[in-house]
Amino acid sequence: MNVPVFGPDTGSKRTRRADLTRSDVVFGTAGALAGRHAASMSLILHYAPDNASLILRLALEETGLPYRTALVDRAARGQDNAAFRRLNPVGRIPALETPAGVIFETGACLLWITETTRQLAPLPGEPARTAFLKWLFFLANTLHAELRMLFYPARYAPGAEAALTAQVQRNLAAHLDLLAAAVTAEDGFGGAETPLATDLYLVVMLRWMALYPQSEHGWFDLYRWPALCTLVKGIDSRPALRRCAAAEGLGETPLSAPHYPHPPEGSAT
Ligand SMILES: N[C@@H](CCC(=O)N[C@@H](CS)C(=O)NCC(=O)O)C(=O)O
Repeated sequence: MNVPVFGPDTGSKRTRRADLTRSDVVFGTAGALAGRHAASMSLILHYAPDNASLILRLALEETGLPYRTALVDRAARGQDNAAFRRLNPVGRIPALETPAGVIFETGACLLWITETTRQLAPLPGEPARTAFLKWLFFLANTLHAELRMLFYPARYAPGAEAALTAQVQRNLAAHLDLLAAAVTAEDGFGGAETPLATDLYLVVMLRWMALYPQSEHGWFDLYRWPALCTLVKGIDSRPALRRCAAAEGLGETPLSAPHYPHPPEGSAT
C-alpha cells in the first residue's frame, strides 16, 4: 500500500513506505456503512498534523469509514507541490480522495462523509437538517474563514495586520457567543454524547484558537463560554478523538487543555 507524500516539488509523486506503518491504517468498524461497503471504499486523507484535515480525521474515525492518510509536508510547503495542487488547486489542506473523486474544502468533505455514512448529520428531509446546514456553513464560511485571517494576517491586510487581528478577535468572540447559544439549544449541534459534524468542526477550531498563532492567542479564554467548555471536555474523552490524538501527537487533552502537537510525522505549520 503506497501512499504519496507531498513534499518539495519533484514533479512526481514519491512514496515512502516508512510512513505507512505509522499513519496509513484502516480504522474503525463503528460505521453503519462499514460492514456493507467498507471493503470497496478507498479513501485517502491528505493531511498535516493539527491542520483542518484533523476535522476530517475525527469525522472518519467517528463514522468508522476506512481510510488511509498521506502526509502533506508543510515544512517543505507540500501544499504548493504540483501533485498536491492537482488534488486541491487552492493549495490548502485537506484534500480527500474518494471513489467519487477528490473533494477539497473541509465543509464539503464533511457533508460527503455524512451523506455517505448517514451519520453525524440529520438526514435530508428531517426537521433538524436545516439547523445543521446553516451552522455547518457558518462554521465553514465565517468562523473558519475569519480564523484564517488570524493565522495569515499578511495575506489579508498587508501592512495593517495588527488592526485586522484585533478586529477578527472581536468578530470571533461574537461568533462564539452565538455558537455557545446554538450548542446549548442543540440547534444544529448534537453535543458530546451524540456529536454531529458541526460539533466536530467547532471543537477543532476551538483548539486552534487556544494555540495559534503562537504570538496572538492570549485573547481566547474558553472558560468565557461554559457550553463550549462542556462540549470540548466531552469530545476529548471520545475514543475517536483519542485515536486522532495518538495519530497526530496532540497529547492527553487536545481540546480542553491543548498543547502544541508532537506528531510522529510532519509538522503543523
Ligand atoms: N477553506 C479551507 C481552509 C483550509 C485551510 O485553511 N488549511 C490550512 C491548514 S489548517 C492550510 O492549508 N494552510 C496553508 C496555506 O494556506 O498556505 C477548508 O475549509 O478546507
